[in-house]
Amino acid sequence: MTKPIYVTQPHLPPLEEFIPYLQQIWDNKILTNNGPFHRQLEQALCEYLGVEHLALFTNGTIALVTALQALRIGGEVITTPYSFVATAHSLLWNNIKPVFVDIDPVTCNLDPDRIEEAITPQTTAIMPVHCYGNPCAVERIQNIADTYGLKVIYDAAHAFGVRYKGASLLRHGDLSVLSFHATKVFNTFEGGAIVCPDAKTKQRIDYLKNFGFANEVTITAPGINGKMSEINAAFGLLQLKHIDAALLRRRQIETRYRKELAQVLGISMLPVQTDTHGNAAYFPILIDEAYPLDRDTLYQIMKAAGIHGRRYFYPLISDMPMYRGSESAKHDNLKIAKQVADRVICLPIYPGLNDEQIGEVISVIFAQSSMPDEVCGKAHEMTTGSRI
Ligand code: T4K
Repeated sequence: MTKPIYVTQPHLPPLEEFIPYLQQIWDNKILTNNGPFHRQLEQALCEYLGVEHLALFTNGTIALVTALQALRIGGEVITTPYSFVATAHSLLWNNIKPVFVDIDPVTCNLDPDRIEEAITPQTTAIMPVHCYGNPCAVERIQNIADTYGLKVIYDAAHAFGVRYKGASLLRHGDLSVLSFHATKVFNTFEGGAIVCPDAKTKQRIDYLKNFGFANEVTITAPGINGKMSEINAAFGLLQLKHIDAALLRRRQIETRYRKELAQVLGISMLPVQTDTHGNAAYFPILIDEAYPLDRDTLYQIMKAAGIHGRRYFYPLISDMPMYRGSESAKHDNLKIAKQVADRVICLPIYPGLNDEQIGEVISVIFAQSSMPDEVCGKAHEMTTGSRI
């Protein structure tokens, strides 16, 4: 092993391709506030993703906070404990009480069978997460929302480019929120967006992300500064030129992991979802009892070997100090989420990961397994081309 292998590494286009964009910014001196690159990127992303309207943001978290404001959500919101902290934090920033509901073990997303029992007179919305880019049960969730008069805001931070039943997954719900953070499939260094179905909502969101300004003298709401800068937007336009190749490479890596790790006793993977064209944003594995080591021991051994997988998402959000006091945060209510959080490791997956590095990741997992030596040796041959 030459250098550490991280769970992800941002995809960066050749530096020289970015210089002409910088030159334009230097020439026209528009740095932010809905500049030309900002407008172009909104348009280009709508076309690429197949959505009607999209408002760029400085990051995904501010986009989540603003999405809740845009729909005037208050009271209680049903959400998942199995996500990155920003999902629930966006609720607290709006003075909303998160109500945690358990996840489905097959998708790691909100279990639609558990949502209705969590609805109270105070519930105003559901905020599910398309975890790892796997689609939530979008039809069932919409059905529940329609029945109870609730809004649906998807945290789609992982779902860039995911297609479900032949169309963008981002077309579901009232709003979907993307993250363009450095660690995401599509990055603008920092960045994010709200996808919305109609021009009026997009306008309201645009006001909210610019302090509430509708024009020079009309301030419509106590908005925030959530604007994406021209540098980030320009970088996004360049990134879009390379995104298909990046997604292709991710899917190749996923295919190899799936094929080779299927042989390891005690390692399970989330099933490929039907009707979905995924983005291979993450590659989670679950460490079961049949594997000789528990999750944390394997995690540490991998780390010692220079392979920095991540326990996304451990600990559960509901176990964090600002959430654990609530009734819905109790482990009895979140049994599946707890089990998954205690067993998961996300393996390295990113376009720059080369075949040899993938082989190293697989070899470490094989080497610790209870597979007979000859099987481990064969696996190592498959992955690295040499014997242990
Ligand atoms: N909702 C969901 C479901 C999310 O997953 C996220 C973000 C959000 C909302 C909020 O969106 P943003 O406001 O972030 O746009 C990372 C990211 O910081 C976070 O964006 C992401 N989710 C979360 C899942 O992962 P950490 O604490 O694991 O990041 P960090 O810095 O440890 O990075 C992981 C690895 O990536 C590093 O070991 C090395 C590599 N890396 C990272 C950065 C930042 C690089 O190679 N270069 C880099 O610049 O949270």
